[in-house]
Amino acid sequence: MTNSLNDMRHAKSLIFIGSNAAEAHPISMQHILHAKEVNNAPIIVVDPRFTKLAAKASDFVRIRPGTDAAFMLGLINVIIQNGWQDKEFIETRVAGYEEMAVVAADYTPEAVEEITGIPASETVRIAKILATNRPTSLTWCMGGTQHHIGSSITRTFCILQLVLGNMGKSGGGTNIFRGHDNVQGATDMCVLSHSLPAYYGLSDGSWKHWCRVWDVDYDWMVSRFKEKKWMNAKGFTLSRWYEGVLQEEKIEQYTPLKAVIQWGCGSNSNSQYHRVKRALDMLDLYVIIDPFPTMAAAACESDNVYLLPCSSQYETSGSVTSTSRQIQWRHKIVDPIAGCKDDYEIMAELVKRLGFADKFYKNIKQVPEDITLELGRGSLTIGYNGQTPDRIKKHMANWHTFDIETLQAKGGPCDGEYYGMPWPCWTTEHPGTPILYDISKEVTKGGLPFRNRFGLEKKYDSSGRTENQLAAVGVANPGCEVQGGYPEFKDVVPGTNWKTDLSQKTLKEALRRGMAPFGNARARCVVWTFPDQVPIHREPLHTPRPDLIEKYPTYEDKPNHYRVHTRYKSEQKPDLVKEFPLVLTTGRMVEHMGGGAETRSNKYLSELQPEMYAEVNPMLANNMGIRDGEEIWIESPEGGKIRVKAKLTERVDEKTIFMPYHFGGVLMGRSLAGNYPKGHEPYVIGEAANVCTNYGYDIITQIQATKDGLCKVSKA
Ligand SMILES: Nc1nc2c(c(=O)[nH]1)N[C@H]1C(S)=C(S)[C@@H](COP(=O)(O)OP(=O)(O)OC[C@H]3O[C@@H](n4cnc5c(=O)[nH]c(N)nc54)[C@H](O)[C@@H]3O)O[C@H]1N2
Ligand SMILES: Nc1nc2c(c(=O)[nH]1)N[C@H]1C(S)=C(S)[C@@H](COP(=O)(O)OP(=O)(O)OC[C@H]3O[C@@H](n4cnc5c(=O)[nH]c(N)nc54)[C@H](O)[C@@H]3O)O[C@H]1N2
Ligand SMILES: [Mo]
Repeated sequence: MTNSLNDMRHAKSLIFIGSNAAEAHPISMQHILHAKEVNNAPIIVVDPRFTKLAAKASDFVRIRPGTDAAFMLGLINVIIQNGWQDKEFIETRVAGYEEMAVVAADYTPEAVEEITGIPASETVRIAKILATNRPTSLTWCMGGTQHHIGSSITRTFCILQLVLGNMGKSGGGTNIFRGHDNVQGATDMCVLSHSLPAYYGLSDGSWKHWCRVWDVDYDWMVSRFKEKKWMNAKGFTLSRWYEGVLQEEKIEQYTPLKAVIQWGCGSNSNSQYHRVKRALDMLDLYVIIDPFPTMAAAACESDNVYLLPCSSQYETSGSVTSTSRQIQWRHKIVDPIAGCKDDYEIMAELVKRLGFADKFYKNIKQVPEDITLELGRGSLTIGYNGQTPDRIKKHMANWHTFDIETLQAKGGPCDGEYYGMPWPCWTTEHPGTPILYDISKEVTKGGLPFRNRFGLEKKYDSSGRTENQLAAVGVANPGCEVQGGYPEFKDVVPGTNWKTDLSQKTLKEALRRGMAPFGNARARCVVWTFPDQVPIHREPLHTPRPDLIEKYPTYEDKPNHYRVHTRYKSEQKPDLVKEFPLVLTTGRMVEHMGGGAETRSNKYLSELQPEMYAEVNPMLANNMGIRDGEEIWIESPEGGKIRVKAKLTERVDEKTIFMPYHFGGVLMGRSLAGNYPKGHEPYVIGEAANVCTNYGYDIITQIQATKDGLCKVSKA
């Protein structure tokens, strides 16, 4: 989130795209409804379904799954055609605008209607609402990302906000509501296969930086790998690890995967789950570290699985980062019950047996305080260094002194600081940065320009034209020594830059001069390292509109995409829709969480939502002779087949099926209830939607395309 949940109270309009906050983020609704009631802010909801959030909206726009980029480019085009863009913001703080505008010009309201199903007049009407009610707060969630062009779709959201001049402003911004309570923290620590913590990437320089932070020998770290080249090679992703076991796709690794640990992962959250199940049975060793037996505990049927019951968040403490980049201290409420170990203890035992506890815990004597201190010392890129455990705890103890709208403390021991010191918080004196890219405040008081990251100049090869990547003259935070753009800080301590200077002299020098350590640049509409430099629409791999494939084709197949050959063009089969005529999309309900291991083990939540179902439009159901509550089969093109109840509702249109993905414990018509450890079966079980979600992965991130597949339905 560039802004915060609280700051959304200042929005003059709000647009939610692929977000059902009323169910997935109910606490946020107090701020959203505040903007609606107090500012009279229109709320626009763009979703294939009429959701509980849509019920609170002023404008609901029904969209065909997977076509959000087309709609956004259409809005951008209408805004430009009418001269509603923020010309000053674009001229001074945006790069690549001209190139982007040429692409957007193809997305006329009529073209958008053809692709998305949204009437042309609606695109014009929504563009006008956004243009006349600034700033707009834009929120996207999983409806915008879980597509093979998810990374392009999310870029169109950012570009819309740049064109409207809504970035770096209270009430504006791109506000992506995160998933689990500490998922922002997990992302910041880059618990991912292609990056070291704090977005340092995978390179020798990054490894050396972190080895310095951890105080371990770089050569020792190199020796841990089979060969040096694997150190900087992206690993498997969570969405496709099982391909490393099955070996049915071409794998770029010297050995198949033989052992897997899933540490706080539901497993039935993976698409192609019937294939995951086969991989589970082929593993030599599969370890589940979880307070509850997940679906995998029951799906694993080859006696290779170890369950390590661990404690829950209420039984440990430590720092967590919220969706608004705020760091909080989670205090322990009770000791672990029933002899469970907590995650820290399990990690310590594992590291001890692997034989490198001395190195792993070199800087860590007191758990968890020293962990927070160590990760802060290294995470200079995102300014995690100012939030010490002491400061975090002080904020928690004095939370009542902070203003609910601005997050700033008025008086008291935290006077002037922002609650949770939203990152970047550059030093132990810095108050935190409540709104990213806000140049109305001094950097030392929480202001920030756009980061300079991609050189000072972009050269356009064909025309010989160049474009300056730095912010224009006169555009800088108050008190800044340079009145305009400037590059990132380096060589204050020779041979280092602001990201690698552990003495933090570089950071402090920048702040002393009123400047941001990472420079003052423009935000880009063009990313020259991506397959689509300017984001465009591409039809879903499995599309209900094969007539659009020629004009909006997918990518070429991508070998070695996170070690797995990934099909795009060879998978976009125009005839598929004849046999699988319905669009399948999935998501959440308020009562259950993720794969549901926790919530289906909760008596009260299980009573509220006891059964797996699929939302079916009454028109479709009546034409097929399906009654409300009757059992149906849903089948995917890859041979996934599940038996669920039909929930007849106008929430979806007659071309779309929606399923929640929280159920598990039943596999393709077969109950696995007897496979759970005795006495630990969840209260309710059901088919996993992910047996039917289709093949398809984002070209950059490899996120699963679980929101735009095809399926067929029949009476059971
Ligand atoms: N109760 C509850 N809360 C949760 C969770 C939970 O499991 N249960 N999970 C947490 C996690 S991990 C996350 S990531 C968040 C996710 O939060 P959300 O992303 O808000 O939740 P979803 O229901 O997955 O998807 C949101 C909406 O996207 C719509 N959608 C589907 N396809 C498309 C499309 O192509 N375009 C558009 N515009 N919309 C589309 C769906 O109909 C759905 O209403 O929720 C978090 N909060
Ligand atoms: N079809 C479809 N599939 C999806 C999605 C979708 O929208 N549609 N959404 C995707 C998204 S956004 C996400 S985030 C994933 C979520 O997928 P998962 O992360 O697999 O889902 P959860 O069930 O939230 O898994 C969390 C597990 O952690 C355990 N746990 C809770 N507290 C602790 C703890 O303190 N320590 C440990 N060790 N374990 C703990 C819980 O019991 C649970 O089993 O699903 C993805 N899959
Ligand atoms: Mo998520």
